[in-house]
Amino acid sequence: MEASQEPHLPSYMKDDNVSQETKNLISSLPSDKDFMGYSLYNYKGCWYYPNTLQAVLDVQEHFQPRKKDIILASLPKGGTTWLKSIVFAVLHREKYRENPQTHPLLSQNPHDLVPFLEIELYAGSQTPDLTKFPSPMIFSTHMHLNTLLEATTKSSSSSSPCKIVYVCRGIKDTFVSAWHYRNKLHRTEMDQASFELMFDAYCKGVHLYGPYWEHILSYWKGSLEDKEHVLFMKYEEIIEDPRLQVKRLGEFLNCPFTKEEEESGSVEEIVNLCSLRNLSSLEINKNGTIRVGVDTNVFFRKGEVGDWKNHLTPQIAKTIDEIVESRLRGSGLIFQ
Ligand code: PAP
Repeated sequence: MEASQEPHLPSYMKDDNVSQETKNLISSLPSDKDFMGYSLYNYKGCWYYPNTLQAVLDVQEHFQPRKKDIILASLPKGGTTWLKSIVFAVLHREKYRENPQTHPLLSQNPHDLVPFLEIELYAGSQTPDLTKFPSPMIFSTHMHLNTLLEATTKSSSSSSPCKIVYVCRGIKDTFVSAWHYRNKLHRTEMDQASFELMFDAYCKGVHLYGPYWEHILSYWKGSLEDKEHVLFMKYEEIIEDPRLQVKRLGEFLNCPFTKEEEESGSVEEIVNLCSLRNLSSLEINKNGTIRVGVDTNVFFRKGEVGDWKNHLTPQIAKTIDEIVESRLRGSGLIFQ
């Protein structure tokens, strides 16, 4: 089925919102198909569906963050929803301290509180009105760091005018999470042959925003070069010690937790508020739909480290581990 005719497909996976100029560009780019046969195009080393590429180009041309804005970055299924909720809760903790029952995370999905640049704001408009958002605003993206910096530094002399937080997750759990997400999006249980095709695509790096290793390396290198502006986080480290990572975020965002806050349990409150158990139990996240038209419940599943073991044989796991290891070799980043 053509992407434009698939009823449940989000707009960013389609090809019906592309200017003539972008069509011309696309015709000159390397192309491939995703595991379902939808066309992907490689622009500056990264794979996009046509509508996503159009929005990325528009972000690059028109987006101008304010210095205090914060950008959250990730690969799809890398921990985006969790990071959005934690950063929102850390940044706005003072506002809702007195009346925690009014906290926006209790009534809105994290994706509606922290809008995607290319999947939401620039998906329907080349020049969305961003002045309506209070500063500091938190935005999110799945773009590579290099692509993002082309947008954020175009009229600035500094290397990065605002803070960027990146979260990533081991490729096997990212892949398994993406597999379940695609099943939910298409409202069908896809067969083993599709599973294997999608796995092969991950091994080749041919998936939306892939290759995986190029994406994480761009942020890893960026975080080493500019510690003040780029923070590199791992989903597994947040699972292991969420308190520590919440405090780390507070430091990075220039709003460290005070001793009094720590003693009064402010860090634990954020950890609990943003936990998978809490967020997924809320009515909004059970039966809601986010502004871009995706059901809220598709963003919450198991949230476990190592769920890949229920889907991949040790032999298959070894194959993808070796690919990632060889691609990351020499970078100092160890990620499996
Ligand atoms: P996105 O990039 O499409 O927004 P993203 O949030 O990165 O998706 O990934 C969803 C994964 O994060 C799911 O993992 P799973 O499939 O392995 O279960 C989801 O369960 C997990 N997740 C979502 N919210 C949380 C949370 N609050 N805490 C821990 N994990 C979470």
